[in-house]
Amino acid sequence: MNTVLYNAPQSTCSQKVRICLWEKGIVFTEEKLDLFAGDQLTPEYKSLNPNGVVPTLLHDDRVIVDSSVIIEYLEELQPNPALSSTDVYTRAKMREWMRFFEEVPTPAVRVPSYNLVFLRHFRNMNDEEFAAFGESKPLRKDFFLKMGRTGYSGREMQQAEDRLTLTVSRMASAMSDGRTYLLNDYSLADICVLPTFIRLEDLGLSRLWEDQGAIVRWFAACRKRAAVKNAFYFTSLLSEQYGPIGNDRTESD
Ligand SMILES: N[C@@H](CCC(=O)N[C@@H](CS)C(=O)NCC(=O)O)C(=O)O
Repeated sequence: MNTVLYNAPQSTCSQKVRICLWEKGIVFTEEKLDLFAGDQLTPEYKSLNPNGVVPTLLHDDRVIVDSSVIIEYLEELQPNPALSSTDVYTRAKMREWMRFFEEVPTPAVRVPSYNLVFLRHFRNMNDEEFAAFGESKPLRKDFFLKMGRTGYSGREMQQAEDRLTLTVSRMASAMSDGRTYLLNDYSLADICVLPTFIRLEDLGLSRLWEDQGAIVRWFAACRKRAAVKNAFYFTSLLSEQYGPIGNDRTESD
């Protein structure tokens, strides 16, 4: 089958799917979208993904959206090598992790990502232009309007950090018995959250887990995998696209 991934190099949701495709050994081509040029908002792209976000998988004539749905689809389509247990209870535990990651760290990491890096795209916009930019996003309108052109406040940064710390401590306690991965074996649960940790490290926030041996071990084991290295080609990191990362907020709190 012909497999095309519409995605963006730096997008953590896209990275999840790229890791999974590489783990499965599925040959795919990439259509790279420039998210700040609005490639995800064109009528052509929205006819594939009405949410106006990446990733989207095109598998012959099948269109699948949402990164977690895509990785579960790939797992069911091609069960070997396995990225989930055959035991139904362990599969349920894997999905619990995935839902938690979608609800807690995935939105939380957007806050430092915007404040420290992406805000620069709005520097030359006036308030009206920024409002129109926010309005153009089918799923992210509220996120942009809440953030505003000058970024999240220190308090909101702290709240995001607290949610990330909660994630770290939950994961550390799950692996406190010495296991390497979240469940017995490497699975979609690890793949689901790994790009968030790589993003945090890139943003200079690895202090959030530096004193958590279980996370340090987990992170090193995941990073060593060939699929992860292949998925993170040059330009996948924000520092590779934007250079050194520092505080980019334009106004004080
Ligand atoms: N739940 C969706 C979320 C996808 C998502 O938010 N993608 C981001 C990049 S990681 C995006 O395309 N943003 C485009 C925008 O903000 O306009 C998924 O997991 O696929």
